[in-house]
Amino acid sequence: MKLTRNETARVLRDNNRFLILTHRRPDGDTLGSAAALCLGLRLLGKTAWVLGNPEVTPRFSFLLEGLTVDAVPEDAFIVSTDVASPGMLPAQWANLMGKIRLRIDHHASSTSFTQMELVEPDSASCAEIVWELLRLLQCPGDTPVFNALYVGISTDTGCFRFSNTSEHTFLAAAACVRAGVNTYRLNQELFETNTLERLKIQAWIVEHMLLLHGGTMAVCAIPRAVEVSVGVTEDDMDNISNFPRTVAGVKVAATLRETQDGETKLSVRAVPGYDATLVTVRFGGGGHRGAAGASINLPLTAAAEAVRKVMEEVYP
Ligand SMILES: [Mn+2]
Repeated sequence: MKLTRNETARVLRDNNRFLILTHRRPDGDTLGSAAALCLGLRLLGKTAWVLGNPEVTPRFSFLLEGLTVDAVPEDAFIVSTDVASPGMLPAQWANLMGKIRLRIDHHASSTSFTQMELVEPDSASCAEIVWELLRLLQCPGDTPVFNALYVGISTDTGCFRFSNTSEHTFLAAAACVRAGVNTYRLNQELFETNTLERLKIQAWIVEHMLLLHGGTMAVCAIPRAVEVSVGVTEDDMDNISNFPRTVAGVKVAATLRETQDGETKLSVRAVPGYDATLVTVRFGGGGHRGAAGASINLPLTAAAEAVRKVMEEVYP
């Protein structure tokens, strides 16, 4: 059942014990949204936890300090933040399917899988929706709440550079500044600092990406062996798929990586006027027009070839 913001706020007001779920390969938005919602609900006198996500990386682990539980508390009202489909939940949470009461999300290509949902595809980040809900709940908010919101807002907009960035995004960010968030420090940490390993993998990408269609499209397939030899962590690879898109002239960039279990992970980035989901839906994935993803059950080279074909077909 689709809810309005007001109805969602009422549902949150009417319940007292919450458990919040985040998506696999958790990013700043799913974690920032979950942390802000959890902290906000606690400020309102409610009991709230975030279910410990086994894939949280050191880069974002500070967000969940003191907020996580490892098992589902009894009678918890389960909410997910930034989760577009059942496939986006960590595999070990499959038993929670059907028990999720409310989904708060901003993915346009999302599938309904919870009892209630608030989905706002025009919102650049899920964190902006959480901000609005906390306002409707008249939650006072404090610096930790707004720190978490700022991480979600800034990471999903590439620090306010992506085309999804709206007036609303800046209003939410302004509220963060007003609440005492040190945006300079967070921006330095999140966007102005690279490990040497990340720079080395970028150098590898520059040398090995395939430019198609007169240089308007890029396909980059990164073998796991290369990641291992460079020594990158998942944090180093965060949003790496945006990098080939930064080459002048490239409108759509596809980045493929091998997972440990032999699957291939596809991430597509597109500039306005091009829809990244045109590629990912062909492989059972989804996402946003500017940023989308899918898992492909093929070895890396075959997957890259399949992606190249689809790109040449859907972007004539
Ligand atoms: Mn998001």
